[in-house]
Amino acid sequence: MRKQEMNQDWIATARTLSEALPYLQRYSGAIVVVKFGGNAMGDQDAMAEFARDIVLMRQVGVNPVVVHGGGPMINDMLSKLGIESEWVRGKRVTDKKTVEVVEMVLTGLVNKRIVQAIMDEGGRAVGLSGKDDDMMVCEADDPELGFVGKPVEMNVQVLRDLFAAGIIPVIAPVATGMKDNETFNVNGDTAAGAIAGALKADRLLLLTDVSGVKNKEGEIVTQMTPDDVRDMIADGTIAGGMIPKTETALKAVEDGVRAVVIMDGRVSNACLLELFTEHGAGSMIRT
Ligand code: X2W
Repeated sequence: MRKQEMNQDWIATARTLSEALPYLQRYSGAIVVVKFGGNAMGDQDAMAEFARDIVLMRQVGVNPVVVHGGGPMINDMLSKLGIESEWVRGKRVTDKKTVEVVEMVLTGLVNKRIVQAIMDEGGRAVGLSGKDDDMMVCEADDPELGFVGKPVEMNVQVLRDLFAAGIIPVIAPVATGMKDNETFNVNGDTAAGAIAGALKADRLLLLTDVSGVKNKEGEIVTQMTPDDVRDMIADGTIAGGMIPKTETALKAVEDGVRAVVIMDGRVSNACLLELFTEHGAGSMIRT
């Protein structure tokens, strides 16, 4: 039944929609790659809210691509199987047994959970990995890491075909090699950066569990150029897990992505806040 009485909440909702118009116009037809990290996934409600934001993006004419991680879910399965993992410079050392578990968990469990969440919100989603249609072909990143892949060849036509059909691609960061049916485990941020670069995306949103890149005073830096990022890595202001993320951002911007945003995916409606409000979120890296 229609509610006739005016209350401040409805007025505010209508105003919010009205104020979003210039942003909706700006992003109509844009390609936005969203990296959804395992640490940002949270519970079922958080997953549903993320999916709803993605479906809303698609509804207003954006072409979203979801590239997911799932590090914590891989850890759970490896520990159930009694397989131990070691990490070198933020990447999982991946032997033959481990890569099989990584592929099963990412392309099966995690990928389908996200696809299902998007369908539940009324969108259309198709789950893929980097192997499908040879989207992401890798070589070994570093002999010390085993089957960890570095993307060397990207074929993203399948994503453009899905955009044209109104379908949201959901991609697991598992890739094929150049020979012998190899399977590679690819860091989720690296995969998202390579896909965004190949698509020359308008935005790459790296959703994580920190609110952005911090300066020496511990404050979030809202806007940075690639040179600022290089300086902050060189002087040690950017350290630890933020190094691979910012390096991914640098490479993506070099490859032609218009802007990369590193932001907290646990904040309510994080993607909408960044794209459709004046406020923005996290740290933006662009030239
Ligand atoms: C990652 C792939 C998943 C991932 C791994 O094995 O955990 C490498 O480290 P998050 O949740 O985004 O961290 N691959 C090479 O990146 O997950």
